[in-house]
Amino acid sequence: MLVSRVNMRGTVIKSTGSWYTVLVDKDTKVECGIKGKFRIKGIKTTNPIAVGDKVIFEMEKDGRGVINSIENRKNYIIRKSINLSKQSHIIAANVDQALLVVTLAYPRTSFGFIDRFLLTAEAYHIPTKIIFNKIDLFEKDTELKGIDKSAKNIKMEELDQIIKSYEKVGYKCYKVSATKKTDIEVIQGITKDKTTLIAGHSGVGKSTLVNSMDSNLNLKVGEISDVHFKGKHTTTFAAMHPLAYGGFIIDTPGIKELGLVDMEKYEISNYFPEMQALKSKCKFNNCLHINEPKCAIIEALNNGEIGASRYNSYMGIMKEEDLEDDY
Ligand SMILES: Nc1nc2c(ncn2[C@@H]2O[C@H](COP(=O)(O)OP(=O)(O)OP(=O)(O)O)[C@@H](O)[C@H]2O)c(=O)[nH]1
Ligand SMILES: [Mg+2]
Ligand SMILES: [Zn+2]
Repeated sequence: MLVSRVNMRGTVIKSTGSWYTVLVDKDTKVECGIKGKFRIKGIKTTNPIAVGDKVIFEMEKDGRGVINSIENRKNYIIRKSINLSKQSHIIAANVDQALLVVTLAYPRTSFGFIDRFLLTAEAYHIPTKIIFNKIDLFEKDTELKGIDKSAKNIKMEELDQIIKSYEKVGYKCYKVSATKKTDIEVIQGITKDKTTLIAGHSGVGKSTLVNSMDSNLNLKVGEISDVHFKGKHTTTFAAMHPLAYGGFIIDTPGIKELGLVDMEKYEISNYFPEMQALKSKCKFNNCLHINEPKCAIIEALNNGEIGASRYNSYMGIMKEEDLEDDY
């Protein structure tokens, strides 16, 4: 007997490595395996198919599916491991925007990390907004109340200065408290009818934030270690969740450190929008903005137009041995 096979289409909402959960429509999810090899030219990743991928699959008799092709991606974002393996992992594909969740304490997110994430998102053309979470830990004009000693002196005014500097460069910032539900409606507003990736260190409150945005979702939330004031990697796989008010949210495991995607030294400033805007004014068109004469970026740094912290992050990245020198 001839079994006629029907191709079905859906979106990968969860992947454990060997199995993929594919959302076909609001009420239909199919667990799928894969057939054959999926490789995108030029990139080697540990996961051939990522959350957000649109796939074509066939149903098997046992009710499971077999993915046989993947549609062209609108975009994707890769996380490169910093350990020796230097493995690349596609965090998600086909997203409209990323929200980088940041806490200045409990746990601390460094500017270096923020800027590396922004650089990566720029390189992959993913618009990013920054969410400063846990503002309930601040009191206006007083010290942070958290027990994380490293953050003892951070004040709300300081956070506002930080926000000002990122907004000047073009990154919209928001202050929220996921647990107290402060200004969550603003986050609902910017995520409605969009596919949004949520990223950040472990413990910053990504899953808590998602739960507060849509009370139907009940994602697992973890505690912060009392010793290191860091998260415990509670979310272990990226997963996409439909939002009751429209749109999708992709909650991801905490990123510890972010390796750079393959880039050459001279490219880095292209992904710092404030540098990109000025670099054509440098005397030398191969200027790396380190110590070259008549460098428009160093001039802008000296007159305060470019933030010292951002330039610091830039220099930190430029010193990395992985970057290609030749151009
Ligand atoms: N005070 C305070 N605590 C928060 C807030 N948001 C989250 N938390 C707490 O932070 C801890 C970690 O929250 P999670 O939502 O699990 O953090 P996560 O970013 O998803 O962490 P991973 O899944 O490990 O990457 C929990 O104890 C939350 O209750 C907030 O706005 N204020
Ligand atoms: Mg989580
Ligand atoms: Zn320059």
